Amino acid sequence: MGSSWGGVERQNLALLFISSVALRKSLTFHSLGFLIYKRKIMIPILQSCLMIVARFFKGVCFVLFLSMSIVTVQLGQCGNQIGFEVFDVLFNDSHCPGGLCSKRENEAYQASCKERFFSEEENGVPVARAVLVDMEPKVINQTLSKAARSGWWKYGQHSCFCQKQGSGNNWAYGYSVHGPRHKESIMNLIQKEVEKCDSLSGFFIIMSMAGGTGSGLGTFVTQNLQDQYSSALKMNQIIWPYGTGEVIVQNYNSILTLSHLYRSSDALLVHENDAVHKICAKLMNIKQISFCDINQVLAHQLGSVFQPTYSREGSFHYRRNPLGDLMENLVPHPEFKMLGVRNIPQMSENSLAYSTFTWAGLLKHLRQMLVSNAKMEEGIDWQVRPPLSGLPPLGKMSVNKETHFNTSIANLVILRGKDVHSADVGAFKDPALYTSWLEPLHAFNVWKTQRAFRKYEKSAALVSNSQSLVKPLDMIVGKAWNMFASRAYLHQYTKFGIEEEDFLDSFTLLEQVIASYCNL
Ligand SMILES: Nc1nc2c(ncn2[C@@H]2O[C@H](COP(=O)(O)OP(=O)(O)OP(=O)(O)O)[C@@H](O)[C@H]2O)c(=O)[nH]1
Ligand SMILES: [Mg+2]
Repeated sequence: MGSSWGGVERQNLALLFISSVALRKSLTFHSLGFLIYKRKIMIPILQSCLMIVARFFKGVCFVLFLSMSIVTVQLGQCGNQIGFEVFDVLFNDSHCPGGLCSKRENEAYQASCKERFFSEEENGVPVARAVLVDMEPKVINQTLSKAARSGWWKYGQHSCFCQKQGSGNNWAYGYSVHGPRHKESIMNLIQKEVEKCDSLSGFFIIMSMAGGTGSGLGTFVTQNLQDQYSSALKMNQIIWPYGTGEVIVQNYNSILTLSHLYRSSDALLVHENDAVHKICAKLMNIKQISFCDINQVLAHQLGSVFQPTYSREGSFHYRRNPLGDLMENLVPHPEFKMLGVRNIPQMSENSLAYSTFTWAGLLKHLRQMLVSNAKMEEGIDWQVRPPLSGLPPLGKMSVNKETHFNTSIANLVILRGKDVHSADVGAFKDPALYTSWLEPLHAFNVWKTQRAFRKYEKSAALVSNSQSLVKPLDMIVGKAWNMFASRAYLHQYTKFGIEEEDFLDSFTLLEQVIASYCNL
């Protein structure tokens, strides 16, 4: 920001100098007629003054409206692979030709995206505001070279930290061994990235819950960010493991991650691998689904949330504080910080070319996806209806159980594309959708921008803080408890300083979270 301000001031000074010269000249020619004086001297002076004022305000607007930045921390295999796809989507979307809006709007959108997620290097290639951390080099090397191959953006030369050996899917090893051992180096890298931001919105930390590095070290790093940058926001993107067929101790790793993050993070944005896998199979028509496919769907969803939107209807300024605005809208109470994302439409490029959508249709489906807790458009249960409003909380709870109605604490709908101003989101303001202790006025928000997202003429994202994660959380806690009750694999944790009491604390905290969400 310093240099931009400096630039504005320098230009202003030059203009002041020119106008003062013009003024002096005007005095020497005072014998000339009033007409000449007015037209030839006064007008340039007035113009110069106006320009100074305009530039001054432009400088102020620049400072007031330019987006704050997010530093992304990618941890472990999963965090790094997803991080790459997210930056790729953000960059490609903001450079997507057209975007169904004016050139000026497009440029402002691009500038806002850049300020949020990229810093500029001397040779003009944007550099992701990211720190890459893994305890083994393979994935980081692949991630760096993929970004370099894209040629459009890259990671910073000195933004990676890796070692030779991973954490072997052991949360305790990542948290208690790698964490303290490498704390200084990792926090230094993050600090350097923070120093490149004119204004910091916060941290976006991407990690899986099931491995050892992303989950254990990721938790350790988040706690340290909380200590060191207590006023900056922290949002963790966590990947929920497949229900079956993965790491044997994944439920232990998951409960340790979730319970610790519940104390140190401001919001947990959750994506379930099973759910995204289904989207790849059913909506994207992919036959052999790879992590790359899954990560692209995930990155699309994240991009549609994080790309700039106007600060309010009719405004031409983009939201300044991306994480702050999300938290303000979605996390009204620290007891409830689990967020999920839904998108519509989501389909392969081929199908997209032959499809047309109306806002009314998209929003009707999105609302039913929310209330029936469907992660995708296909297979929505249209039988699920909100309980009658006005029912006392207990009555509401029993109805919810019967109908599997998904009660929300807060919802944010983000709409992008053609005729967005005509989209009516009234159906999301129904009090029956929300817990009784929050008015829909506070529980629901909509952000709109007519700039289309990627190749989608219209697209809607819904970020919600709702009961939708109760069931998977309950399953993970239940499975971990069964293993814990028979003391299975505990020695792998106790030998690195994570004791039975730590597990018990985690169980207690998560049971409380489940109960709180159930009682909405
Ligand atoms: N969506 C998605 N999930 C992944 C990806 N890579 C791994 N996972 C999931 O992450 C979990 C395993 O964690 P990893 O990220 O591989 O582990 P790590 O953080 O590298 O930790 P260690 O290898 O133990 O040092 C499993 O649940 C995988 O399904 C990925 O690229 N995308
Ligand atoms: Mg690994």
